Amino acid sequence: MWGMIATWRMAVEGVTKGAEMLKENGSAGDAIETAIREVEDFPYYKSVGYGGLPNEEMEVELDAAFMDGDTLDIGAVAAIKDYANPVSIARRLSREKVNSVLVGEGAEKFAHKEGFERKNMLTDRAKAHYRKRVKEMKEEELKPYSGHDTVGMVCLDSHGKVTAATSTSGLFMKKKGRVGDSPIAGSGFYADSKWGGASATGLGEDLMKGCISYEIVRLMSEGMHPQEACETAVNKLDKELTERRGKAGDLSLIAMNNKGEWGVATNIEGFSFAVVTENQEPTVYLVTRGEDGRCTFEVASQEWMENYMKTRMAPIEE
Ligand code: SD4
Repeated sequence: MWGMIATWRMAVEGVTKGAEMLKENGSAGDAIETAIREVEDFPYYKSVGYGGLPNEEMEVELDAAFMDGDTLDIGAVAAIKDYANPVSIARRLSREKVNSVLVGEGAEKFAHKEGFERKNMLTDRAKAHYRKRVKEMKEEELKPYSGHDTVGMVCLDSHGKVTAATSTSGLFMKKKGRVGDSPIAGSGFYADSKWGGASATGLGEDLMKGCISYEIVRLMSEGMHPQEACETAVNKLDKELTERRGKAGDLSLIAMNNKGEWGVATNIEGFSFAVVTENQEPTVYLVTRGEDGRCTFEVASQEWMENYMKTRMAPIEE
């Protein structure tokens, strides 16, 4: 069995590419890297890679990670600037015994030494979003930190290897140097080929409070189906945060076990995800969360898919 699951609609083209590799007995490492690079390279996705939204100082600082569930190797970069494919740098770092998580200048130095492609990741479109937000913040007292669509994936190959990976520009208007959950093992991602993997999107500061990706893998190791594991972990963290802090930030999780069974859970409206397995064509689903915290999902309609692209590519009214 092989398969892939990923956060948000934007991942489906990447997942489709990754599936082509898995079909040919490709490795979960190569497939997940290829899939995430596809999302990083697409300029209209404004929360990952090229075209990602900048921080408060109008710089695009990116976070990414990679984990190999056979060896438990982890590599990650945080707040890295001017490199085209942070996930590839993270994967390269995962092969280092030490110094495998690098931030800022150190990460850039490593990437340069290893010959990774340098690129100005700040597009004119992202600048326009920035200017618009600055204006809105003055006029309407808008909260700066909205807009977040991290790509997080879990991949299982036909050899039984599970990998997880993430890539994000983090929160729009974040402070320089701010790091979210996405490059933090156990929070933004976790993979163990003995059980499966999980990955997160949402408010990093809150996702980290529950080490939630690790928690989901742990629940799967106790025999839970990925769907039950996701719902259990998300609902528990949502409840704890609400009780202790008055409210919980956005928490959305995806998971796949080493049999290719998958699950998702969220505490928001409007979460979408993409999945493919040996038995299922690449499919985008929309998630609905019931009052009882149970999540149901339906296949996104053609109309929804077209509308999504239209809004992503629409001119920005400044
Ligand atoms: C972060 N979790 O940096 C990321 C943002 C995100 O969907 O997931 N957005 O906090």
